[in-house]
Amino acid sequence: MKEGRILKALGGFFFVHCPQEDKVYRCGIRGRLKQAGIDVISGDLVEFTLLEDGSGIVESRKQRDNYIFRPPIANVERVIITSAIKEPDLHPKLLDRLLILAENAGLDIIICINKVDISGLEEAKNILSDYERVGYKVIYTSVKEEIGINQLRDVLQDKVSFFAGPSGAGKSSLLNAIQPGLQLKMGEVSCKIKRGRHTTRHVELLALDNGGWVADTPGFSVLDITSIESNELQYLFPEMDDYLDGCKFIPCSHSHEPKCAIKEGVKGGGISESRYQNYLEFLEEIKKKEEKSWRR
Ligand SMILES: Nc1nc2c(ncn2[C@@H]2O[C@H](COP(=O)(O)OP(=O)(O)OP(=O)(O)O)[C@@H](O)[C@H]2O)c(=O)[nH]1
Ligand SMILES: [Mg+2]
Ligand SMILES: [Zn+2]
Repeated sequence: MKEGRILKALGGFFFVHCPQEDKVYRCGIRGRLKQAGIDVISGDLVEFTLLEDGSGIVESRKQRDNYIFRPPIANVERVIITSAIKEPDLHPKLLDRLLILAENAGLDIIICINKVDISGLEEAKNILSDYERVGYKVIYTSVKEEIGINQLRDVLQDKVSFFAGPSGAGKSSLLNAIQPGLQLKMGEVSCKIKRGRHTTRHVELLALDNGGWVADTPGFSVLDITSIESNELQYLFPEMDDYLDGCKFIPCSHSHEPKCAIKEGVKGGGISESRYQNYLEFLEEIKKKEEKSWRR
């Protein structure tokens, strides 16, 4: 039996990389896996056997370390949350959604702000200062002016990572700049609406020369966070950690309660007002969903 990692699923086949041979096998899958409800996606580690014609059959799937729902990918360590400041415009709410989903999945997080040739580097740094203060690592890049590409390549080394972020931010372009020859599909940002077209359509893990594995993923603009529990949300904002012990009421939702250390933190400037407002909005959204499911 051979072992390997699923790089992509396409047309009913799975492309499995075998590390010992550094070779990719096209595999089918045993019907009994499907019958048992075991699905196989990019990033999964599997065992497979070889057929006479040189193709393979996936026999079993190993336990997943983690599993990302959107994009569907398993066993990843690091996410590169990619946005631009302009073309497309930065949406802090979408950024915060991506951040809490990544925190919830226990991923290592890097924020990449691309297209600084359009926004200006200083402007970009100003806008992201709240996030740097929280402790997030932010890499500023421009594919056009070749800024920050080496830094980005370095954080992908020897890790399994994926790019996530809105369409048109430049995820595929960045990967092509990191390793020319990857030949990813790229789209034009439409001049009229300044929005990218959805050009990356499936999730595929790609091998980097520096030992990293990385997945380009399709962009998106809406993200559901209601799989998170309302009382867990506070732990997904790292800047709140130091304050949580100070609230008078336990539990405290940090919304309407008096003597709330989080609200004090916002007043004192230790917690950013806009991140706090997003916390409140997400909390409402999650609570609404929870109430609905209780009523059922
Ligand atoms: N000015 C400028 N344009 C860029 C930069 N990076 C990418 N672009 C352009 O932005 C457009 C969108 O880039 P893509 O790489 O396709 O964006 P994407 O994030 O992969 O988009 P989806 O696949 O739709 O999610 C392309 O026309 C790129 O040439 C940059 O740093 N500066
Ligand atoms: Mg793309
Ligand atoms: Zn509180």
